[in-house]
Amino acid sequence: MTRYIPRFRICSLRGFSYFLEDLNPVIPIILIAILITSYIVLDTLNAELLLTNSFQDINTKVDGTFFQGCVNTEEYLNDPDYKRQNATFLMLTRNNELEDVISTLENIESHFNQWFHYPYTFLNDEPFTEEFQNSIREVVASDVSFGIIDPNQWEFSDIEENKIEIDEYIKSQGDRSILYGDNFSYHKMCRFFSGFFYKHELVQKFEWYWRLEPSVEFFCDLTYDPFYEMQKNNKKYGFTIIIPELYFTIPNLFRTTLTFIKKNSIEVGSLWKLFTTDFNVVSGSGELDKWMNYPHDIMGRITENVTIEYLLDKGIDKFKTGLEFLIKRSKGKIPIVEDKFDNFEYNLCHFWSNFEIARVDIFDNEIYDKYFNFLESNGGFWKERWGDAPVHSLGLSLLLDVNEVHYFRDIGYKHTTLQHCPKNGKNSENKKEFPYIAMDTRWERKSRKDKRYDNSIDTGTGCRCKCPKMKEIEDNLSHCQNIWFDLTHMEEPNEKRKPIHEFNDIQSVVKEDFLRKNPSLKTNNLK
Ligand SMILES: Nc1nc2c(ncn2[C@@H]2O[C@H](COP(=O)(O)OP(=O)(O)OP(=O)(O)O)[C@@H](O)[C@H]2O)c(=O)[nH]1
Ligand SMILES: *[C@@H]1O[C@H](CO)[C@@H](O)[C@H](O)[C@H]1NC(C)=O
Ligand SMILES: *[C@@H]1O[C@H](CO)[C@@H](O)[C@H](O)[C@H]1NC(C)=O
Ligand SMILES: *[C@@H]1O[C@H](CO)[C@@H](O)[C@H](O)[C@H]1NC(C)=O
Ligand SMILES: *[C@@H]1O[C@H](CO)[C@@H](O)[C@H](O)[C@H]1NC(C)=O
Ligand SMILES: [Mg+2]
Repeated sequence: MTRYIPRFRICSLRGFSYFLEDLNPVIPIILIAILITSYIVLDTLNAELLLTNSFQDINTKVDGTFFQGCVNTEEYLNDPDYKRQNATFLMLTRNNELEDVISTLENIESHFNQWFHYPYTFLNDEPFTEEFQNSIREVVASDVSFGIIDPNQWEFSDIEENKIEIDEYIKSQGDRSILYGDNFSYHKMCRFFSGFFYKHELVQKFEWYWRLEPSVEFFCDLTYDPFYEMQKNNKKYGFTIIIPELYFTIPNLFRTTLTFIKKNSIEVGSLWKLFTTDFNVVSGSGELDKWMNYPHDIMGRITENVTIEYLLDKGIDKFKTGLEFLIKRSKGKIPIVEDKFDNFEYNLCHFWSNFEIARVDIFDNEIYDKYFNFLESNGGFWKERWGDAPVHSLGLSLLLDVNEVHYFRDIGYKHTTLQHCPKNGKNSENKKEFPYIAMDTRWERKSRKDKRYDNSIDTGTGCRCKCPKMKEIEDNLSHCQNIWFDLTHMEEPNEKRKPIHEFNDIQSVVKEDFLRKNPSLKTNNLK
């Protein structure tokens, strides 16, 4: 697979300098001067435009932002085709996080919900206090519900007999400095979000949810209804950030997932491709397959194979190179790729699940439920610290295809240390046709500073974004993001993966080449 846009690279300077040596000494100086000036000029003209992900138009027919820049929300809401969806915001939180919860609510109300009035659902393992509930009702205009979590879905109590073992395991994860490894409530939270949130009666009342956390920030206005657009475009899961997981929190998650797939003969969705590396690079290579994990292994290994086969056929006295290969092979070890199972490896990528806009039924169904129960029965929520994010991502990849997932590139979002913030679309500055209109006096933007937004660019997607100065995640830590870009730029992302080469094809090319170099072996061809 090639990258979706060829990257701009300064080519080998060494070859260039040899070329310069042969020239009149003045010419190279002039050339170098031109090079340096053009480099400086390019740089100041924002060479980033050419180089970075975040400046590019990445929309394809597989997935793309629903709107580039702002939408006239009043018209949007009055469109007779528009239909408000059966959806809620969802937040798990504790009474003592009230201040941070309010900060999230103010943020989402002013950037989105003042125009759409979607209800809020709050869950807690303890009852919410009166003070908490009243303070929330003061901030938001829409309906609010507060729910308690069934202790069976929070505590590890159904495995009471393992209590000592659980304590031991969790303590040991702390001793090994696994992030949040010895934090009991963190393990419970991850387990709850992995398998139980969608079963809560308050969540069951809805078809869609948007997950929020205390203290998150949104940087742009969302002037259309994401639930409606997802419904309309047949999208089932939406994300803003995709990053790799810390390996030591999930050493056995992928092995367990593969066991589940085999036991239940699951046909995975094409989303599986986003999260796995496929080591099946040559088809029909038999035993040799184990020696070839990457495309760059293929030629060397097949040459070795052909040479040794000739040696075995012709005898040692006639053919010294073959002997050398054979000795080399006999000293070599099958290259082990750690965590390669059945020719697949989990690439650790996952959607960062503290933000999700999704259908409830992508979790609330037989396959995902069974998957969660299988994970639970393997004890990974306490033996290891499986996060709900990798569990959601792998679980959904059993069910969903790439085109059923939406990247909300236009939603600027920050949670703790990571953020995504888009470039503004062309109509996002303070243009008259798309002014910011507060529906509630609380969210008015009065000062000049409040009314000033980032500059917009042609390929921008955001509406009235104000991005903090911090490296954009699309341009940093972007390995997982790039796989997403590659997949959404494929003609047929849902097609099954195929090995890139056929063993026999390569073998015959290698043989031909081999015989050209060793004409003495040409008589009676190898069978
Ligand atoms: N009621 C309740 N909510 C919790 C508990 N632990 C975590 N949560 C909530 O679960 C969500 C995720 O917890 P966080 O501690 O923020 O976990 P995180 O976002 O993965 O980690 P950070 O990077 O530290 O923010 C937040 O909305 C918390 O308020 C708990 O013990 N009880
Ligand atoms: C334990 O995890 C909770 C979230 O479940 C978090 O709020 C708390 O800060 C963590 N405690 C420590 C000591 O890391
Ligand atoms: C919303 O969806 C839930 C779950 O599918 C359903 O039970 C409920 O009746 C729906 N509510 C409305 C108003 O359509
Ligand atoms: C060469 O590859 C073929 C096909 O996998 C295999 O049958 C044969 O044993 C291999 N020979 C050697 C010497 O590896
Ligand atoms: C890129 O991401 C890494 C890892 O989060 C971070 O440490 C680093 O500061 C980031 N770089 C910039 C320029 O922000
Ligand atoms: Mg958090």
